Amino acid sequence: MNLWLTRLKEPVPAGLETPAELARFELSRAFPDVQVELAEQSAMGEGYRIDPLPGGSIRITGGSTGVLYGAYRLILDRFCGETAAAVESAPKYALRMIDCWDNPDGTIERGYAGRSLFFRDGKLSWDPLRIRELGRLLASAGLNVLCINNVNVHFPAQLLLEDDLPALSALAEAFRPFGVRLMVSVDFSQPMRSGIPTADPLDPAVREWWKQTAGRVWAEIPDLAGFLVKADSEGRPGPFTYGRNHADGANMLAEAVAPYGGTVVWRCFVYNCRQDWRDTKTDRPKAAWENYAFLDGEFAANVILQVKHGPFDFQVREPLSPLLLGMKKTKLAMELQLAQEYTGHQIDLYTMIPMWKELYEELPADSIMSLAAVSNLGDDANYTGHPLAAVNLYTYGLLAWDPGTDPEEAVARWCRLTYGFAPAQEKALTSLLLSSRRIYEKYTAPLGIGWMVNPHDHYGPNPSGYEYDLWGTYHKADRNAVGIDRTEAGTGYLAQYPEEIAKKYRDPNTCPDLYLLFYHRLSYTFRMRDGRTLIQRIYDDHFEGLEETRAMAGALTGLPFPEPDAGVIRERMEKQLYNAREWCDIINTFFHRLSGIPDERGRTIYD
Ligand code: GCW
Repeated sequence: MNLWLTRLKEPVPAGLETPAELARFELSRAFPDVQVELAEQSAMGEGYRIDPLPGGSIRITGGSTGVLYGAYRLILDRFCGETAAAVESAPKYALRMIDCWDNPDGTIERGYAGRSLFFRDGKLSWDPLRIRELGRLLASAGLNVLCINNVNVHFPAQLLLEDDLPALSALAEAFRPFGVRLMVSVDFSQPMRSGIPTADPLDPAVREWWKQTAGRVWAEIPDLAGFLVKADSEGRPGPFTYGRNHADGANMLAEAVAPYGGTVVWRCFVYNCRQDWRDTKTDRPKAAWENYAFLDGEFAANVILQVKHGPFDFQVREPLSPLLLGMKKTKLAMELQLAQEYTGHQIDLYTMIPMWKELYEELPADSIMSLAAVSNLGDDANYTGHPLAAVNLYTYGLLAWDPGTDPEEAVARWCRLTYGFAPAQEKALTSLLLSSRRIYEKYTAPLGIGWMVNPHDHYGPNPSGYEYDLWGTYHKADRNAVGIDRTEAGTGYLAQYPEEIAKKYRDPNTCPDLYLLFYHRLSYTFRMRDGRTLIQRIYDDHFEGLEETRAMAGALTGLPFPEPDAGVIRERMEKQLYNAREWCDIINTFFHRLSGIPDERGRTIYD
């Protein structure tokens, strides 16, 4: 299963040791008749230049991994029917990360594509062929860092830095020819496994333990990219236990890994996950800012703060996290989620690049220096469960290489490479994929409110499922109104933004519709700019979302997908149709029962 590389028929053989050797192999198989010369220039790093030469041969100039990226660019361009002009390219971000949430027992937290490709029965364990195939997929999408284990580091994942280090080193070696470096999620309290009574980041014994450990780890894996850390979040250990802040914690690890060129990627997903629903003072979206903004400028040079793109947690619609705008003296990575946790479990279609582009529109140039995305991969034959979910992995790679990537071109390129349909069919598939996010948004939670989902599993509707729970995710719908006022007059969340952004959202009469209920508490009779009442808009969106899903199902059935994709797509589309109907009817019924306001258009709402 070669996904978008279907036209590279031959598997990558074992024994290729460098990106240049791999590039030669790929080029010789893709174009047996074309002379391609590789010119390595180490100063070019991951960048490359492709020059057509007189007589029909081609030269690729690049750094040691640059020549490989250049080779894939040439191969994929030609497969797309594009030829010949000289091109030069280099990635915008040095770290283009995929974060796997794989556990040693082989399960994947929020995984929807089978089991782990790296772990089984408590140990690292992999199929070398599939690792080479995955390496090829990642490299051809320009991705270069793979964190293989869950940020929730459950035992025995700690052994990756202990007894399992030789196996980790062998896995790192397997990925090396693809220019992919491994990263490991670490347990902040791990020194305590060695009998140290504390994990206090300022304790000398703890600091020494991490230094020794880093020394051992990098001696085995000299190009390990670094450590990824989830601390003081959802029950994970962290510096708060010892009265220290997150700069103390991150800098301590940073000092340990610095001699080896390692990076500490420190997540900012920190909030009170034991909130009393009666407490109206705490507003969860404010948490990341409150925990980190005051530390701006305090982090070591090799620390990157990894910030989820929105202030909640990967909902279908959230504003850009204010932390990504307000920490100008700190290195930041934006964290996206390819795994479709809240976005349809790789059953429902949900192409993400339109959403990522919206985030980029609010993100000032150069405010982040890295992108990370939670993996949607697993050991299913097609790697992403739903064959069309692979578009998210591929287009994420394009965006991480070049944030200026055009969503439509990126999706069309993926379609062309994957299926090679006739132009009209390719156009149909491209536009269907591009519309899928908005359709999903319409039939699920209304106008930015989020969280009307089944608790824990996060698939399917449950409008009050999180309402009286501990997670800080409330909509407070009553018979008159819904939403939370997050302006300065309410919880004050909006004050975390620079004024030029805040002013776009402050007034419900000018706030963009799709963010309305994220920022405001409004009565059902509130008149929206298009003249509809809020409640009518909720009904309309839900009915439209369902109708559009039906239309999408019809359009998909008309496309000539090859087997086995065709069967999987059909079967998942059936499930999506069921899901869309459940969402539409349950959400509409929920609001109708509460408000007692009928649908102006008299459609069926179940009472
Ligand atoms: O919302 C939560 C997810 C958890 C995940 C967490 C995180 C890895 O439901 O499964 O844990 O986000 O991002 O740390």
